Amino acid sequence: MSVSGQVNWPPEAPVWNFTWEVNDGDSEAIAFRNINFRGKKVCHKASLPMIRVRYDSGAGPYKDPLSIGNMQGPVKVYEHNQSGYRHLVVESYHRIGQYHLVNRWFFRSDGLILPQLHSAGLQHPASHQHHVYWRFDFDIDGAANNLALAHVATGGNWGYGTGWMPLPRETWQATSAATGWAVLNKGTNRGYLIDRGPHDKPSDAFEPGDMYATAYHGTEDLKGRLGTAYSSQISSHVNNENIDGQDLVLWYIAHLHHIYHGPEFEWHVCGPLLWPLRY
Ligand SMILES: [Cu+2]
Repeated sequence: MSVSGQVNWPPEAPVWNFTWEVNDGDSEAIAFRNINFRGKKVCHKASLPMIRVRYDSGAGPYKDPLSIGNMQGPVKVYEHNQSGYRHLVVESYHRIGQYHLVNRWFFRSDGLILPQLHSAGLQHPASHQHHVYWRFDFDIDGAANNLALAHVATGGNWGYGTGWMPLPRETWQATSAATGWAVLNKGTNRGYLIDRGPHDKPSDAFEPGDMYATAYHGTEDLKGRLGTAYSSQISSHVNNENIDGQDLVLWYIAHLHHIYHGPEFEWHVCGPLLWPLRY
């Protein structure tokens, strides 16, 4: 069984417009489609197609699929008010072994998007790292003429503000290479900034990437089928294609360290902050 819904929020004066779906047979949690903010296109699709977990000792690694098969209860869509802002929240709750996983997306009234994975429970009594992969198929003001940029600590000016370096070809970056990213439409200058989440730790040998930028190909949207416990395999989509002024996909990876202190039940959260630019 697949489930889906349509969002126009807030109802009295909508700023967010998109559809969501959880499809039988896929394992990308909720797939958001045709996300528009203030009537302007942001993403063709946004989803969470991969989680990989590495234990320091004793077990794994694992690839944990978020599917309709392990979803508990319905997708929840509700309003949440915090710090003077209204948010629309769309979330799914999953159980895999001993894990409790909440896939929660906040759409704030000012355009901020917070995709978060909350996890609790221990599969094995050992410290481990969750690597959480969000796939953003950006279409800023449409599929054409998009550009990815990295914010580099070394400075430099390429015409997009100090430190903002265009990424003209498919690439990936580790924590040491960039402090954040952006995707812009080169014609309108609208875009979205992608900031690391406050709890997202540096990349490591198990997943060296924090970000992959690839050209859009429909055949590369594998809806949770890409990667294994041992490799995300996103690098197989990185082969130096031109992405300057193209339709592109940006992956963001959070590295969540779960330190074992004993058999406690404790929630951990990770995920990036997506800020609107000139909407
Ligand atoms: Cu954990």
